[in-house]
Amino acid sequence: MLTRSPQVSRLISALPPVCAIALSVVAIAPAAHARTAPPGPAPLLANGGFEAPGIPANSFIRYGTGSTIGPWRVSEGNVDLTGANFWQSADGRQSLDLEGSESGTIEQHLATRIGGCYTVTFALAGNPDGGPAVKRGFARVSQHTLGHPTVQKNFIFNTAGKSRANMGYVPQRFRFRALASSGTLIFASTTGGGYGPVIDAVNVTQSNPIECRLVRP
Ligand SMILES: [Ca+2]
Repeated sequence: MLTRSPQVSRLISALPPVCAIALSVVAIAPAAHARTAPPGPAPLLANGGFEAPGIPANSFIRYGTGSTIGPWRVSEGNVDLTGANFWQSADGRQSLDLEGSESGTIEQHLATRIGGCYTVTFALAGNPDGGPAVKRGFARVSQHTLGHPTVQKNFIFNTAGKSRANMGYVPQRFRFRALASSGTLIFASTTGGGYGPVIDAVNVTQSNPIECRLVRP
């Protein structure tokens, strides 16, 4: 059991009541400030680099409809999560092929601030192990409000000349203005054939509202 030294005990008992009140105010102040502070740099999206769960090196694990990859859920078809050294990743050690044995779709819930402008970025490549050489798919934000307004970015990647050691990731970006307090970020392959678009380094950040001026919901 912890025991106070006689010196500490004497100090506490010597504190006048006004000191105790002042200490209480100091303790409350940071919490009150936190409630009114603008949104901090906390990430809006989790596991955007597909680093969890850890996949054995030089291999991949297939995730089917209804399964989860951390906060991502496979909502259609299946996808392959590749471990370290299976092929080049854009960040960390792992990345995601949006085709498993068939075209897959993954999604993650997004908390947004109504009226806020958001930028979605990700790295795009393609599975070089099989055709078609041209991989197709889309990223989409579907907002949770009347009519479910969506913003969609179709993407295309040509794997000609690419290899596992030289994936050729290309940065991708689109923006949306939040019309609801939440939405769903979706990535889907429309390629077919089991060798799909590969994505990594997905991120969502809040942007200056002026960036969304020309973006329709
Ligand atoms: Ca990664």
